Amino acid sequence: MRPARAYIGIGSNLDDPIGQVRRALQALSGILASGCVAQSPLYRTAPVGDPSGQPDYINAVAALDTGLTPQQLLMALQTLELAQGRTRNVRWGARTLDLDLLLYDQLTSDDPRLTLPHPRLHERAFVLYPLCDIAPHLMIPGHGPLTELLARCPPQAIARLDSAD
Ligand code: A4P
Ligand code: MG
Repeated sequence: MRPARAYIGIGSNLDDPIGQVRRALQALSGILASGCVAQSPLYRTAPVGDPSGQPDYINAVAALDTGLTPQQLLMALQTLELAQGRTRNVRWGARTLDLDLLLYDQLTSDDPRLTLPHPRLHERAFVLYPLCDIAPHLMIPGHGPLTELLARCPPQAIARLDSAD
């Protein structure tokens, strides 16, 4: 069967966020029945949403070809979050690693346990910029072309890191 193309949003703002994101990119390649086909550059981004006063985030996006179902892939992502010390105390609170399933082919789902596309992807510069780096022609189901979402995205502080950073 043809693999599905999934896009994973990666975020960290605790305990060496650059190292956390780099380790996550490596770990994604080890997910069962999956292969990493593209990785965006890393970005330093101002925290979006509550609670206020969090450190800046490091964000990136990866593309995976996978034979897993969306639910199996989400479980694999949550296992990697736990392996990198993720705890869930405060919603949207600072975290060592957040792995969001942004898209799984063109599938849509409004199940709160797995909403596709990710429900806030279309309004977040820290997702749209790295996604556009690796998939500029992507269509986001329910929202339209990625490039149009980027053009409409509210201004958010975001800076691409040099690979030497
Ligand atoms: N869930 C539903 N759909 C999905 C999906 N597509 N991918 C459920 C992943 N998870 C999904 O997630 C809560 C529940 O969402 C899960 O149990 C899963 O079944 P979580 O990762 O435990 O909690 P969270 O990350 O705190 O909540 P949430 O709502 O996913 O937050 P977001 O939207 O991920 O936002 N600012 C910057 N600059 N950079 C960031 O990376 N991240 C957040 C977190 C806020 N501000 C940020 C950043
Ligand atoms: Mg999350």
